[in-house]
Order: sequence, then structure tokens, then C-alpha cells
Amino acid sequence: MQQTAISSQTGFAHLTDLPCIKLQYGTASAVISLYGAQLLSYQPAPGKELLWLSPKAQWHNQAAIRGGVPVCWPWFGPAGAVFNPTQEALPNHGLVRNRLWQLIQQHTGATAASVTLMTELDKLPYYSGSVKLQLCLTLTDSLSIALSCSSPIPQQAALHSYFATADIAKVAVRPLPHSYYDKVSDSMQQNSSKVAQITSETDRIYPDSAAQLRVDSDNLQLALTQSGHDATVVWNPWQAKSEAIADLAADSYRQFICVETARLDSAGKALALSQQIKAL
Ligand code: TA6
Repeated sequence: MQQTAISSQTGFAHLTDLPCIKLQYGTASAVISLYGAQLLSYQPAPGKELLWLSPKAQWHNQAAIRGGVPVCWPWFGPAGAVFNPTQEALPNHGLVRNRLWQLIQQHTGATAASVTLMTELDKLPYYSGSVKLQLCLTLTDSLSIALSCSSPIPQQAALHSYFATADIAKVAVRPLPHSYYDKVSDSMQQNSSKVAQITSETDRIYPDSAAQLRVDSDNLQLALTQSGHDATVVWNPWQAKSEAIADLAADSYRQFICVETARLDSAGKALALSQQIKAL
């Protein structure tokens, strides 16, 4: 039996005034920000950080925090026509990364610690009713993030995880489908192997990806289990984009790989998307 605990804390890393919640399960811990319901830290053992947070991340002035596990909802990337009938200027990756979510449930037991955060939107650019989105974080000998919305509205979503690596050149993500949409060249591509390795700017959408993935590098051996998804996104901005993006340092691209569990089908139906992270 492990000791479990949940506590509030103000601040994480250099984001000293950020409202956060810390979960503990034995010697494992996780920290989630109420701003964006964004997981910022997962340490399966003390000092073994699996997530990456940008040294230039900020959360004031409506900024989305760069790093951890941002929640993209109700659209992924720029808002497509379904989500933006009046062609407004709408933010990339949706509307919930820069809102304060509410803690609505917490539980500590012998086998897990968990919290549920909720945000309610009174209206969306394409839907006038009120919609609730929940994120449940469960820490046990792995960490699960489950995002759900029971309203049958058009919605896309992604758990946009930034995993920390000591060396991007040694990262391998597998097994991935041979075929993927390459956002860098705006074309479908075929990879002869089922492994993604990062040697230049990478922004790939792999439709129909498996429920179980591995992410490996020098310091990182992870098993990811995903459900409710229809795609996995693999992103690294590489050097030029790292220099161009205000909240990344010039060499940040060497330090993380994004492996994202995504639902891109925008059909009007409920959402239940999850990513489980387990250190091997
Ligand atoms: O998931 C990959 C991606 O959509 C990229 O195209 C890239 O722009 C990235 O996310 C970061 O987006 P952000 O809005 O956080 O700057």
C-alpha cells in the first residue's frame, strides 16, 4: 500500500504565482496547473522528470503555457470552417489553454490519487449552448489524463504532451503507421519504417495510430497508452522555429519531443480521450 496525498500549491518552476495542485502516490508525484488544466510535472520517482517545461513559458496576458501537457479543445491547430462560421480571429488549439479551470473532485485511496478539473463555456463560436469539459488526472504506478465532454457537438481535441529528452537526436517513437500527413510539406508521406526519428523540423499527423506506443531516448523509456483517439501527432520545431517562437529558447528543440494523442474527427459526438504515461 502506498501513501497518497493531494495538496494545493502556488507556483511551479519559474511560474511563481501559478495556482497548482500536487498529487503524490508513494514516491511518485505530479503537478497540474488550474490554468489550462495543464499537467506540468510527472516524476515517477523523485528527480526523474518526464515532462518538459520551457524556461520561457508564461501564463499571464492570456498566454498558453509552453510545455507539460496542454489541452487543445474544441479544435486542434487553427479553427477549421466547422468551428469558425463567422471567420473570426480565433486562437490556435482552441479555447481552454488560457482559462482557469475549477477543481470539482479529488480522491486519495490506497491505489491512486486523482483529481478532476472542469471548465464550462457558455458559448462557442459555432454553438450557442453551454458546454462542460472535464479532465481527470489519476496517479498510480503510471499517470493517466482523461479528457471528456458529454455534449454531442463538433469537437476536436489533443493532449499535446511535451516529453523531456536529454538529446532529441536519440529519440525514437514507435510503432507508427507508415503513412502520415506531413504539415511541414503539406502532403501525405510514406515512411518505410514504423519508427519516427527527429533530424529536422517535424510536424506529422499519423492517422489510425496504435493504442500502445513507446518513446525512447537516452534518458527516457516510456510506454504510452492512448484511447478515444484517431491520430497521433509528433512535433518538434527544430532550430529555426525554436528561434522564432517567443516562448522557446534557441536550443529548446533539443530538449523535448511532443507526442500527442488527438481526436481530429470533427463530427458532432461526445469526447472521451485519454493518454496514460508509464515509465519503463
Ligand atoms: O501539434 C503540433 C502543432 O500543432 C504544430 O503545428 C505547432 O504549431 C505546435 O503544435 C505548437 O502550437 P502552439 O499553438 O502551442 O504554438
